[in-house]
Amino acid sequence: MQTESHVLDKPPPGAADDWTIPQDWERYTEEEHATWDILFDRQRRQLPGRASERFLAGVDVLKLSRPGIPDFEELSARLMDATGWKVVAVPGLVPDDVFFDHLANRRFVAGNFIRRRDQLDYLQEPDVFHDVFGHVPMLADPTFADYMAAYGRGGLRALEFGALDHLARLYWYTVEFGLIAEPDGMRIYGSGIVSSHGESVFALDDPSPNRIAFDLKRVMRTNYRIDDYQQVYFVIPSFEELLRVTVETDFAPLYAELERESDLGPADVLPEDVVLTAGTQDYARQKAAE
Ligand code: HBI
Ligand code: FE
Repeated sequence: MQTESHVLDKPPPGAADDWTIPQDWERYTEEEHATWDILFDRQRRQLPGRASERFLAGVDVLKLSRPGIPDFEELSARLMDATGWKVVAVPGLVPDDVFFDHLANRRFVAGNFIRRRDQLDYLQEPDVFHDVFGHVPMLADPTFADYMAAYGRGGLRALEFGALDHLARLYWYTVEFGLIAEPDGMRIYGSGIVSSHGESVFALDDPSPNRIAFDLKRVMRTNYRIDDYQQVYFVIPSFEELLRVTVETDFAPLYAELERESDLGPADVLPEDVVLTAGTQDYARQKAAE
């Protein structure tokens, strides 16, 4: 994906062949644990009524024996009981094939560092707050846990087809920035949204972005931006439907079709789209004018 420039091509010194490193939980400072607690309390207060009920149920898995940054050993034991997943530490972004191999084997790779105090609201590389608070609650959900493992297997196949750019968009618009239609209204579940104090409000309440019903091929045609709030969010009807469509679809012919079709920009709308809220794009326009 677009962040490839940050990725080394072999494990750095101290990392194993699969790129994992010890979390070194004992080495976190008081200040680092306190940063986690600030971020955690802020989101815990903001998310009820905004995050999917399935995410909120999963947050309990993070309630460990002590506050601060979770110890991956203890966290993995709890997650293993729930869905057979574990959390392993990595030094930062890892190559795509390594990432997918971990997912396919139910290992979620998490950065072990935490953002600085002057970066509470924005950072480019995934830190332990994004990776653990953002991703782990959904991994405690059996259906979503299966979806992530299926995505890992699909990723390994996409690499063989040279179709990774298309498949990466599925990850982006579901795992990272997905919305879901629940009985009580639209909710957020994407890790990039739930771990962001600003975007967890923007994604649901702001008039600027489009919110469009999820369609697998449509999503895989759509470019995304990594440096600001999204201009479009795709809304799934349920996690069961997301899992079903990904395991039942034969991606090979779909990749061949996508190869022949032009990509769409994040703000494009097609006649066949089911538009749930038509965005003004005011936010993006204002940003572009700055
Ligand atoms: N590495 N640590 C880490 N975290 C990711 O989310 C990640 C990665 N490497 C590659 C990658 N993501 C992409 O291939 C996917 O987002 C598609
Ligand atoms: Fe992420």
